[in-house]
Amino acid sequence: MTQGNDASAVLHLSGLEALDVTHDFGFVVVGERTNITGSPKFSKLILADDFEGALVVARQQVEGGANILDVNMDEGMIDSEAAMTRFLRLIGSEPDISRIPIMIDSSKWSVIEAGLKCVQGKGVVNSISLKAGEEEFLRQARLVRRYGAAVIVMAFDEKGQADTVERKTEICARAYRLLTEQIGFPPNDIIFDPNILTVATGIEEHNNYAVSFIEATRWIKANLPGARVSGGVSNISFSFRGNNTVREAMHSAFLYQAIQAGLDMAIVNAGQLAVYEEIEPSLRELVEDVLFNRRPDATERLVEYAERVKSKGKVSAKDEAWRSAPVEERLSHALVKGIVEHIEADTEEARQKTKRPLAVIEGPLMAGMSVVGDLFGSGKMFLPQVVKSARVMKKAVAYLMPFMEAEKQADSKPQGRILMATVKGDVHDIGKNIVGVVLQCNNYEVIDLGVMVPAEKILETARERKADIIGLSGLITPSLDEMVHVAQEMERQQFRLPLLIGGATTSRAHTAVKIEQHYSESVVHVLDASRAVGVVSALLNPDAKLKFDTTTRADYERLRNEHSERTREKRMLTLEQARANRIPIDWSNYKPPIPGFLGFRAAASNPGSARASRAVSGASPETSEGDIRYSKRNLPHFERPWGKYAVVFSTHQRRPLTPSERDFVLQSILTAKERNQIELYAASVMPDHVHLLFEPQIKETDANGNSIFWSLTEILKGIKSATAHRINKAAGCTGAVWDPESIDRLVRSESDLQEKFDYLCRNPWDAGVVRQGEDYPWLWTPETSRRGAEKSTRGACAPRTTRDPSDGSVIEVPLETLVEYIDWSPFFHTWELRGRYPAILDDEVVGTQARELFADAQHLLQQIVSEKLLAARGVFGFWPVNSSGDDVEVYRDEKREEVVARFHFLRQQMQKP
Ligand code: B12
Repeated sequence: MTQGNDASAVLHLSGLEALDVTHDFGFVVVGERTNITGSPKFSKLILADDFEGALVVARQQVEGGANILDVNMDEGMIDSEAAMTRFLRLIGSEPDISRIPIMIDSSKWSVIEAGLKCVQGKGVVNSISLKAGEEEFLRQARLVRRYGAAVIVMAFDEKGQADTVERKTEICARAYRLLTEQIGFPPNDIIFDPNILTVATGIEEHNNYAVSFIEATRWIKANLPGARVSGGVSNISFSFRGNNTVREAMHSAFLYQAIQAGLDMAIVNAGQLAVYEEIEPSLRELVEDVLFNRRPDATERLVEYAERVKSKGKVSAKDEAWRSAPVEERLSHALVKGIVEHIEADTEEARQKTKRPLAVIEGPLMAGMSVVGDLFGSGKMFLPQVVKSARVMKKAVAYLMPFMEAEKQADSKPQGRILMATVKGDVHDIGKNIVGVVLQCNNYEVIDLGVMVPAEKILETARERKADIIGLSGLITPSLDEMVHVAQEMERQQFRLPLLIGGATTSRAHTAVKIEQHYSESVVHVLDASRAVGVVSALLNPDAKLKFDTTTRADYERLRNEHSERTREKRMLTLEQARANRIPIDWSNYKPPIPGFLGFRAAASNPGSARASRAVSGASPETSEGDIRYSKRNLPHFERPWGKYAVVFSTHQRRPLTPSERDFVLQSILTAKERNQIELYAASVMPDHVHLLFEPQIKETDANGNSIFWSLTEILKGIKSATAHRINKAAGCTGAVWDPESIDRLVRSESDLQEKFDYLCRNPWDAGVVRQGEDYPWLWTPETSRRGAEKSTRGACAPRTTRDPSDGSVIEVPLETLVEYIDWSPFFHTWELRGRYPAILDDEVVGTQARELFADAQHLLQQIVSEKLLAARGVFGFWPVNSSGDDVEVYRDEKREEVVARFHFLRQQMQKP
């Protein structure tokens, strides 16, 4: 039976116990020390026929945190089939070892088959490949299926081992197709090994090996659904044999990146892994330069470093600098590094500082464990290292126990009997033990059933020993379901005891939503050990219990309601139902309004401020820079490489220009237009000043194809100097004709352009330079087209642009306009106030708080608007579109022939009441 091609499905493996590798399981450590080819110690023992001694190595791997045990007996001097059979049988009789799955590792099929015949549970074959062709590959794969194992497929084919991304992915894809399509091999039982090959060998072709592995991993995870990726990590660092500092750093840095790319498991020497975060930064950089092929001299630089480290010996191991840090940091360091050496002394120092032993646990020790948890969760620390951390934590707690016991009131009789257990499937017990000790110290009798305790055992013991309360601990996600199961069983078996729920993955919300409703007696989530005593004492005191219960139940009820409100909306229709729900719209009688333009427009609030302008200028389709330069002499000047300007410049000391001088000036302006330096919208040469409305044009294109525009300075300088020269020459004098400065304004929007155009065109009449009804010969607009045109415009025309309207001009939308469009409901949700605006303001429960919050927000909003603290900006556009199934096609123009974009839409699957 095949499992289906489901990427979210689990890779089920097992020894005596099941190992369900879900996609959130984290990284799977395959213990490598029971490999005769890689571990000299193991090899020596097997060659000396000391199989008992070899078992110790296996046990160390399991205790060290291996999730799977790799066993390899490929040695020319021994009968590998026999050695594999014997060793696996021995393992089978050691429950503490055989509880984890076995990886049968050999390059000889006969050895693998020998192993498959005696391994119990569901192991992994390491490996098969296309080396001997498809027929042999499929034959072996079929046998793997018959023996009920998962399989590692090496990226190897008839041409040899894959070393590039292309070869690796091509072989893996081919193997995947053959396995899944030809023999129905479950994709979730396929693990690819795309070959971790040695880097830093001095051979240039090897430099990209790590990158190729990581890229191939990423590709496999994205393209071969369900398949996992594994690899033998120590290969990567063979070039640095004998230098553990460098090797550890390489393994850790490589794993960190490979895990991010999707590596699920690796065969590693777990004890040798450095914590990624703690690799000395300069070494990390050198190592990553090599691994990620970041520079041509990377290998040389790492070799040089390696030699230095070697000659100094492994100094880092002896580095005691951390000892001078404050005690809290030392405890955290010891937990992260798994150093037990000073833990008792440091714990004592912390105890003296805090006075209470429990405060040391809940304070610095828990803080340290959180660091461990975060590093572990983000793939920067590995399971074996966490095992070491756990040992350090346990030692610290053990040290504190007598002090906690000493706090116990002497001779008082037990106030109640609490049964504690970590639920089935979960091995975490540090927290549970601490709670147990704390309760004992407060005169409660604790029955501790240990870890991985099935529901039946918990309930049987609770009945037999007449427990007053049951306390469940759980730290992994599956434990949450197990806790639900225990609660259901308690209800079914008519228990009447309070149930406590604790452990890092549990929560008040989960307890309220998932557990409490299954059991009619009290179910209480307890956050930490210090709260356990208060909760237990309230539950065992009949007077206090009623009040405690009422409050807790009400609290949980509220959490449930909030949760159901959130999830109610999530009830979905099937896609087919949603499609059938499509509203049939009759378009035949509808004529959609035609927008005033096609293409983009940008909108921004307060574009007058340099800050906002800078932000919106990026909306220009013509330049990604679009930066505004600001300069100031006596007047402020804004300049940017594209855009439109309204400029006024005056004669020196307002000297009047004669009519012929005004002719020169207008001619000079029109020359700039003819030379294509500017797109001119309007110009007016007044008696002692000049108005211009124009847009600089492209001067040239740089080597990268970017357009370089005529600058404002260049344009004005050109007009002013040419006219000054002619005017001076005609008048036979020298000296300044123009004021050096001008008033220049950036045009911010279409409406701004129109406004400035109107002003300019009206100016000669408004200023009284020309009488109403007469023309002004030195006014130029595209309509008048040249001096002395038939009719003057007097602002009756619109500024004509010869360019596409999608020219980056910015429409002004002041912040005040936006305020009324704010959707306030998400604002309240962000503050965890549930309900919809405006009803939320009158809500019975959260109304008061919502009103206060809303008032604060209004206040802040007013400040934002009045002081222009924010700049809003947006881009919008219009194009012809048509629907096509669930998609919408966007066309270049009204011909609707060329599709420029396609939007894929999901049908509305939300169930409407
Ligand atoms: C140490 C540790 C281990 C040790 C456990 C050693 C031991 N003997 O306990 C080892 C290395 C064995 C281990 C194994 C695994 N671990 Co682990 N482990 C941790 C770690 C780093 C610290 C846990 C701890 O001891 N904390 C300190 C104690 C004091 O805190 P606590 O348990 O929360 O207890 C306090 C309260 O919760 C409360 N409390 C606890 N229980 C109870 C019960 C009651 C009744 C009450 C009232 C109160 C209460 O009081 C305590 C004191 O205040 C956590 C990360 C973390 N920050 O929690 C990961 C973590 C829990 N482990 C994790 C994982 C994934 C695993 C493995 C599956 C890894 C693997 N790939 O094999 C295995 C699990 C195997 C299994 N089947 O259980 C994940 C769980 C993720 C998830 N949601 O499922 C975590 C969160 C790490 C992570 N960030 O990914 N782990």
